[in-house]
Amino acid sequence: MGVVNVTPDSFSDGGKWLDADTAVRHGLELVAQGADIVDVGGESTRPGALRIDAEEELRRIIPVVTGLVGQGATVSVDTMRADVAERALDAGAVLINDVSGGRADVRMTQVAASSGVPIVLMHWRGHSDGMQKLTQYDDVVKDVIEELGTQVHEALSAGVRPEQVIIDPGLGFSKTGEQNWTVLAHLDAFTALGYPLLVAASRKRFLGELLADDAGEQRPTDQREAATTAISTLAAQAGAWCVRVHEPATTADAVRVVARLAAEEGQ
Ligand code: PMM
Repeated sequence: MGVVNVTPDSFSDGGKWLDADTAVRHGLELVAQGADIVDVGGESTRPGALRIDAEEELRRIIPVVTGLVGQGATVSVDTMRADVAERALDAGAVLINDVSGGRADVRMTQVAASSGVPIVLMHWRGHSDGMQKLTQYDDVVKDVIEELGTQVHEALSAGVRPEQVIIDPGLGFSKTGEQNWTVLAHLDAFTALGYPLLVAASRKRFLGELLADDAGEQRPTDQREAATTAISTLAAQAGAWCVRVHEPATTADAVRVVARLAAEEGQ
């Protein structure tokens, strides 16, 4: 899954694809690099980000979804709003990526249920302006799995069918860098839940911290690609269904290597 953030403020590509034509061209470039899905989002969820209104979100993303679908791309919509998801589906998107996992807008799971499209339910504790204060866990893996289980249960109660559900541990969302690593070390506990797993580590802060220079300065976002590809490889090896990245070229190669080896091993 390649990312197109039509936002002025996303942490790694904010402001780069704000114009619809540029965003569509970028999305097609991600497909050419090997992305099977282009994830279009109009609202930044970086830690501390403030919300925009639905009208602005629609204004940013609908022309991009329409343009990409018109060019044959498979598009997912990265939104926490049911109205926005509905409009994006009308424009041809085929997957809902809700980082709040149905928590921010109670109608979201109903939209997924009635449309029948797959929906990514990400582990989520609260909006971006306060999420980094919500990092208390007894056991991060156990607690995230339990809370995500509740989110899945709520979606199923709203009529979403189990085959529609994709789960995501939500790296960086109400999680410290340490906690992200703990989650990544236990992806098998997530795949064991039996739902397709999406992992989205691309360029995130915990990679910048890992790769910091001697002065403790984080590695810049555009120089975290090799580390991102390493995570893509390990996530694929752990059985993830999808990895969501900003520069799919190396990740696409990496997952092909993992698939080829898995075929060889008869997995
Ligand atoms: N992270 C971001 C945005 N959307 N969607 C899913 N499913 N999982 C994530 O971890 C996730 C996401 C963070 O911002 P970015 O678009 O700049 O990577």
